Order: sequence, then C-alpha cells, then structure tokens
Amino acid sequence: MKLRQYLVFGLAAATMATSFQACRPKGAGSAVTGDAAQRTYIPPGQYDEFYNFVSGGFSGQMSVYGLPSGRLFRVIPVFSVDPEKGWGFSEETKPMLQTSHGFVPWDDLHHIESSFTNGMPDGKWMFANSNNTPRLARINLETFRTDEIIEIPNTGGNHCSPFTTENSEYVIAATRFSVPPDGADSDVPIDSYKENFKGHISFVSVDKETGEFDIAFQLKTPGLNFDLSSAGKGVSNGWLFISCYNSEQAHTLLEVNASKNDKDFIMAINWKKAEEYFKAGRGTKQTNVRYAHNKWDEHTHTASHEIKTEVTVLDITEFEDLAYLIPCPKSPHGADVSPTGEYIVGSGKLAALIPVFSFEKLQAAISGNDFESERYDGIPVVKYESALHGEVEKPGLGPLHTEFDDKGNAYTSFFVSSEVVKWNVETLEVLDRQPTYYSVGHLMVAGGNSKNPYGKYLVAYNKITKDRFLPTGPELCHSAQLFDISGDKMELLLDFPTIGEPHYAQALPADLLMEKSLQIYDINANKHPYKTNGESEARVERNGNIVRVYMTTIRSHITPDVIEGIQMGDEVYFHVTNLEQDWDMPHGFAIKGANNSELLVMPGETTTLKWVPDRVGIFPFYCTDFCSALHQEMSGYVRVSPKGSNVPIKSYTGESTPTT
Ligand code: RUQ
Ligand code: CUA
Repeated sequence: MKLRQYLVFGLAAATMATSFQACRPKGAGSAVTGDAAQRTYIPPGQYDEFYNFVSGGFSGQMSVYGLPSGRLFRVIPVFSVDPEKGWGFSEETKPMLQTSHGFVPWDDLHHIESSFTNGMPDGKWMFANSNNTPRLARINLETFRTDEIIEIPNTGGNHCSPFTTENSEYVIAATRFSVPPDGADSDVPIDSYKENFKGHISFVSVDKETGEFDIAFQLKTPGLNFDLSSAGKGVSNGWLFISCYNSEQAHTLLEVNASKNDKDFIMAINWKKAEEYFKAGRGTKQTNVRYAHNKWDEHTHTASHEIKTEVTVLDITEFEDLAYLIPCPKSPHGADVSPTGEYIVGSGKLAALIPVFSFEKLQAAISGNDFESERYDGIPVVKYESALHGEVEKPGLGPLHTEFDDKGNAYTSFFVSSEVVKWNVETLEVLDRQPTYYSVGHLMVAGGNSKNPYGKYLVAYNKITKDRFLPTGPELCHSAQLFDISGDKMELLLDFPTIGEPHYAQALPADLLMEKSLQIYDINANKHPYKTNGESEARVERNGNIVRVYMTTIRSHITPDVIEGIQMGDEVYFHVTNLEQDWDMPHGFAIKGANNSELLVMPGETTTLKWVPDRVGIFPFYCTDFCSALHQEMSGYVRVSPKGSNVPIKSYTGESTPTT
C-alpha cells in the first residue's frame, strides 16, 4: 500500500472510531462481571431453564432460543415462506399464506404473546401479528407449527396486536393506520382523512379447546394510529389499554405533523361492556369485507383456506360507556399494565418522563364525570392529573416498552439514551440503569407481562449492533442482551445475535412445554387423502396430465425410486409419506429443477411437492436430510419423455419389475 493510501485509510478509520465512540456507552468492554460465562453456560447434554420465543420482525418468522444460553433451537415459519421447511412451498402449506390479496409470501412479525389462563402463560399457544397485510397467527406449542392465520378486515397495518386478555378470551388487533373502512366508498382523497378515515379494534375470540380464531366483533373509532396495547388483568381485568399517536389526524409528513400535540392518548376500553353490547345484538353486520381464514388440520396434515365476508362492528362513539381517552405525553408507544393490573405505564417516544396511571383513579374519574370540557371526536377525555398515579422523573430519553419483575419493579427500555432503567412501581423511584449495545427497542422479563412474573432474566432486544459482532458487510445482525435481574442491580451476562429484527418476546419455563412436545405423528391417525399405507402401496397413477406419485420414505430408501412414463405437459405430485415412527427422523425430498423448495417430512406425515417438468431427460431426486449412514444412497430417478410418447407409466424399487 502506498503512503498516501495509508494516510487516507488511517484518517477514515480514525473518523469512524470517533463517531462510534460518540454513541458508545462508557465501559462497553468491561460491563460484564467475571462469572457471567458460568451463569449462561449450559454444559453439553443439559437443558436451558426457559424457552425464549422471539419475533423475527421483517423475516416474518418466530425464533425459539434457550435462556440463559441464547442458543437458537428453531425458526418457526409463520408469515413468510421458508424453503428450509417447505413452508409455503408444499401443497399442504400453501393455503396458510393465502389472503384476500392472493398468496402473500412475506410479512413483518412484530409481537408475540402467549395464551393465558388466569393471567399466566398456559403453554398452549403463541399468538403473533403481521404488520403489513393485517393478520393474526396461532402457533401450536406441541408441534411448534403455525396452526392458524386469520386476516383482519378494515385494518391498515396490524401493529397493535396480538394482545390477549387474562384468559385468552380474545386476542386484540388494532389498526396502526386508520383507513377508510373496507368496501365500496374507499376511493376518497387522502386529505379527507378527518372525515373518511377510521380506526378499527378487532376482538378475535379463541376457542378454549381448539384455539380456533373467530373475529367476534370490531370497534370502530375516529381516525387515530393505534400503536401498542395491553389487556387489563387482576383488578383491571375486563379493560384494554391502547396507546394512540397521531391525535393530530395528520395524513402526510407524520414525523412533523403527528408530533405537534403535547399529549396524545391512551385509550381505555371496557371490553366486557363491548362484549355485552355485541351479545345483545347492538352491533351492525358489515357484509362488504373480505378476509382469509386459514387453518391447519392435524389429521390430514393439510391447511384449508376460506374467504369470509361478514363482520360485526360497533361504533364506539354511539355508546356512552365503552371508551375513554387518557392524555399521554408525546406519541406514546408502549402501554403496559403492571402484574396486579393497577398501573398502566405510558411510554411517550419523545417524552422526558414516564406517566404511570392508576386504574382505581381512572375508575373514580369516570364515575365522577371528571372529564375535560371538550370531547375528542365524541369520546370523553379523562383529565391527565385525575388518572395519574405519578411520573417517573428523569428516567432517560425515548422510553418505549416496560416489563415487570416479581418484586414490584418495572424495567423500561430507552431507545435514544440506549439503556434499560429499573424503577419501583409504587414509589416511582429510579433504582438502576444499565446501558444496552445499542438502542434497545423491546425488552422482556421472563413472565414480565403476566400476573406473576418469573423474574430472574431480562432480555433487551437491540436495534443496532455496530461493533458488537464480527462485521458482515453493511448488514449486521440484530442482537439480544441477557441481564440477570435477581439482585438489586441488573447484570449483563450475554450478547446473542437474532434472526431478523426482534421485537416482542416471551419466555416460558422449560417444564411447561418439554413434556408435551410432540415427537412423532401417529401414522395410523394420518388421514391425508394421498397417504401411502406402506411400501407395498407405493405407486404412480396417471389421470389425464395429472400424475400422482404415492411415495414412501424409510431409512434408507425412497419407494418408488425409479419412475418412467412422465411426459412433458404433465403436472406431477409427489405425495411423500414418511413411514418412520421415531423421534427426530424426518426425511427430505428434492428433485432437480423443481422451482419451489425441498420438502421436510416429519415421521408419520404426508407432504406433497408439485413439479412440472420443463424438459425431456432424467431427473435425479434425493432425501435432503442426513438420516442414516446410507443417506447418500437415499435417491432415485424420474424419466421424462416427450408429450405423447409411448413409454408406459412404471415405477419400482429394488427390482426391474414394474409395480404398476
Ligand atoms: S414496536 S420497538 Cu413494532 Cu413493538 Cu416497539
Ligand atoms: Cu432420508 Cu436422508
């Protein structure tokens, strides 16, 4: 390298170093205590204490880690196709990603929340939202698979979701962008926001046994942006608290125009009342909606897709006692409810303090008609001071989210000042602060949104990692940081990279899930219409240009492994039944030139790959999962002949006598 190049390079490096340091909290290198490694080290063969379910953000998926180790166990495909598992590529899973807009291969998964019984995670399901094409998903915690996806009508951007009530009676989904309601009259000028744009808050019921979703009813509201929410619990069970920004009702340059008002709102909704009105038939049936409802069937191992066209809507401005607004400083983001249900924490993204509201005071204000003189678009506004428990003073800059521990403390994430701050929920006194590396968004305490938090660990999910990991080009991984919160001071234990962008997360004790985690699908209970009941039934059937291959896999061969008589113009369906009945024994299937993905077939399951050959010739196929010593031998050939060829359909394994 020439001297001049050295100089230029050196100068650039120096500038970079100073600009890094400018936003780098002090003591970044020495923040970890000596025995941190021991406290996160899980010796080989031993298990983690918690499952950590983490949103994958713009990857559209949900990932599962262990805590305290930070080890990644699984990425559960939810809203995005996943060629690794054939999600969205196999014929059985394609219907899961159908929407009223057709097949949508991607979304942005922000929040996950577990199903609750009595305000505690019950280990049945995880719920997740998709932000872009508004949908809710339910993930089965026996199979770690997505069992159901429902689209949310009248909604633009399903950010404020999925927040569940104390017994998962409902999962709530509220619109981020108010939009004109679905149907005929939505071709309106965008600057008619104030007249034509409406918010909708959906109450999606969850069947106690099966978990099945149904949009019970929606509440129509004035045009507001709903951001985040928590359902009440304990004393506030039956209520719902939603942060609202853009009370200015701006429709352009929101950065400026939606940041004008000194205060926006937290909307308090009496959902038990809303349910009463709905059951009493006070809602209106809207029949010009179209939304997808997709369900996985555990017996056929196949998803179904239907479009629904009806939803019941209640306009909150037509009821006196459904909703109230609490003023909340500066574009609130998180609205988080303390374990007892008494306190509601509002985090204004641009605020310099954290207001903590009291449910008891809110109730007193409502029954005493202690409202501002002017309503907001017909909704009563409770006086700020009347609902206020108190303010956490000088907590940090840019509060976003708050979680709770088992000792009466709250933990708030601060994006701008890049730290987690611990404070006492009753006294509002700041007790501790620890830097995050860097710019934390969500944070999670184990059980921190339940009635009895497990405490012990806090994880900060950071937006920026800069110098934390080996550089990987312009895009760096996001990161999670694990803190031990069992003592007075939080202690940083570990950094670990995450899939996509992590938003909200849940931690469930390992014992809650381990025992019931499914190991195999019972092959006798397999009701797939194209199941093959053993190798003797493996065959190829032609019906016009549709060819169905009834195929089986078992260590270490595929039956049939020689297939002839396929012609150009055929649509070939490989229905692969995995005959194994042994845990952790999937087989894969892939064929040369297939323009979709592999299949990964679980023991006892039948899964289908569609293949339309594009040329004449010999096409090898093979098992993609290293299943045995002779896995490389687990393969076969398909012969494709020209259209109209007289090569007969035939197939076999191990001898040259045709089985068809
Ligand atoms: S958000 S970083 Cu999409 Cu939950 Cu607060
Ligand atoms: Cu089956 Cu490799």
